[in-house]
Amino acid sequence: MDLTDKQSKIYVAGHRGLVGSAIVRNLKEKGYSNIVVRTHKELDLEDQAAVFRFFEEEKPEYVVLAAAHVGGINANQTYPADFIYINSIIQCNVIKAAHDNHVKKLLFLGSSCIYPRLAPQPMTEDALLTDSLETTNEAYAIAKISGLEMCKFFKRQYGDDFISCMPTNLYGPNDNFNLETSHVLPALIRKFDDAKKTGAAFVELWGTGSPLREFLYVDDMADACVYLLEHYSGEQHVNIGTGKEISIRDLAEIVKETVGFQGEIRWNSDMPDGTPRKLLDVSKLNSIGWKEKVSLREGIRLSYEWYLSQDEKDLKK
Ligand code: GFB
Repeated sequence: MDLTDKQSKIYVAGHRGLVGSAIVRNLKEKGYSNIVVRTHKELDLEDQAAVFRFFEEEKPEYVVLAAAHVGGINANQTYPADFIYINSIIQCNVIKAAHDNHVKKLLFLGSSCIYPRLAPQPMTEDALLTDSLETTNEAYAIAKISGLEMCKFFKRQYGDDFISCMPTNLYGPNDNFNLETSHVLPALIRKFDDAKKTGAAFVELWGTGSPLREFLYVDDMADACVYLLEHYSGEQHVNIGTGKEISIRDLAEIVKETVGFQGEIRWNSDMPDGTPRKLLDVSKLNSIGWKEKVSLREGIRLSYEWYLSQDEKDLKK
């Protein structure tokens, strides 16, 4: 059942993360006032009994499943067991609890890495499960594919209004800036900012700089998620992105300029490039009536401003 009543009780799982925090901001901006959250300490989503108890007690009407174990290319490659296990168990627990407690609508968040490594570009929703996955993030992708298929089959078998979306690479406030585990954009912000502050002559980046990626500012993606909760109930997942791509090399130049670093960029090709190209076809999302607002340059500027406003020790955990 589409989300319309501003008093509806909405549980946002993962409200402290990049995505969940943006979804809470967006819901509040749109006037939704009955938002339920739990910190990891208050509710361990890997603990099935605790999740079932929470749903029975709270009885949320709507659920956004933004809690996930996430990371950049290096974290995905180094800890595949954690990525497949934690993501699988969280989504199994939350989806089943939502079903048992008659949640009116649930939104599951996937990721564009679920599509085959060499899928035709831009990737439409139909590219799912048509070929082999990118090896650096295969474990994460398999967990996410199983989550969105689970939503599809709960809808098919029980008529649950459980929908899924596939966001492209996201960035913005509350991102992870740990250089070992982060995605590329927060890593670039931190690396250039550190280098500027220490007066370093160069910054070392990973891979060759040639891969192409698509980036969406997280507040735009949150706006799209709430829009889908309000307007979409189809069985198939929906891509969320801009439909525009940029090479990592060109991205690095924009971040370098935004931060104001004057030195050189060196590429460490011992580190992986990952998938060569990852561009979403967003015609389905556009036809439902949604389009992004924040340009890449503007989003990078906003993210850098946010980064500078934070306490250094919190950012470098
Ligand atoms: O964002 P990222 O870590 O992940 O890396 P993916 C994107 C590209 O940026 C790769 C390059 O080609 C990296 O080699 N890169 C250059 C860097 N310098 C850096 C750096 O300092 N740090 C990082 N992290 N990258 C992820 C998946 O793939 O995409 C996840 O692993 C998820 O599962 C996410 O799906 C959206 O875009 O390659």
